[in-house]
Amino acid sequence: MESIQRRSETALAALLPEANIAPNRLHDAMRYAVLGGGKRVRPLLVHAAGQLAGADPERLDRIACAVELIHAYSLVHDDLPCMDDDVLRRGKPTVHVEYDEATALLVGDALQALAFQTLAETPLSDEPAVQLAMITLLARASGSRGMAGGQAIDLDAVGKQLSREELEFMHIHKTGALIRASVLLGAQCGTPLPPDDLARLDHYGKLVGLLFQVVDDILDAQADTATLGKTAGKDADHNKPTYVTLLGMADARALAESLLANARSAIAPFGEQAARLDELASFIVHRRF
Ligand code: GRG
Repeated sequence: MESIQRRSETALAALLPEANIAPNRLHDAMRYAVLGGGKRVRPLLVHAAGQLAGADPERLDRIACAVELIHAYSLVHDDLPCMDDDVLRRGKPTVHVEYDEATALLVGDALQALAFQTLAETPLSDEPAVQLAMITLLARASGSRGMAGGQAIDLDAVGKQLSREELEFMHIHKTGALIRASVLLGAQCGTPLPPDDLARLDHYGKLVGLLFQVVDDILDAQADTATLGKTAGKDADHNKPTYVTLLGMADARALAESLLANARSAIAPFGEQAARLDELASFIVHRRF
């Protein structure tokens, strides 16, 4: 995992425009937003699924970068005062605090454009039609019927009581869509897989995407319990529903364990070939931040 994290960092650093190229401040802020932090979960998933499909690691680097650029853009915009209004991200001042709001907005816009440029300008598959399908997949996962749509539902949910189905729908889009896309993009970059195998990976991606958010809710609640003596976390301060506020801590943990078991079962037929995907599902559950 560490070696993939390192190579993703190197690939991102090489892809992002240098800060001494005009417009310098924007490029500096883009590098600040992307480099030197983050667990790189999505690149890890791209490489693990790609390895299973026998994909070229250098092609996987490009896909991993594209997905991570979309992720970084979403964090920059999510932190803006008009959204979650956060001042810290990855232990550093958020982009709008370190630079300014207009720059943060442009950083997100430019990172998103760079993601699609990255997918479009180098060969990722020997079949142009597959490459086009990959670009479409990332666009769908990022757009109004994916991550951006999930964010809209999230903003709309402030102060409301959501049912478990509504909460799941929101998170499958907001956080889950990009995680699921990471798995599928990695898989599509390799030797074409039979439809049943792709469906298994898609199911795994969907479960792991939801799992990621359930664990995020648990970690947020734990962090605030530890620091503030409260039972609900940051999102509760923002009056947003979470798995912990909806189910309670014990049931949220039980849900995480059951999603983990189901994700593992989905890829069990691949045997040893899916060892990395299996480890990543555990990593997502047992991570500390
Ligand atoms: C602004 C269009 C738009 C979308 C924002 C994903 C998202 C949608 C916002 C992020 C808000 C958030 C903190 C959600 C919780 C789950 C999550 C995505 C956490 C951060 O991802 P990690 O843990 O971050 O992978 P690192 O720093 O490790 O990259």
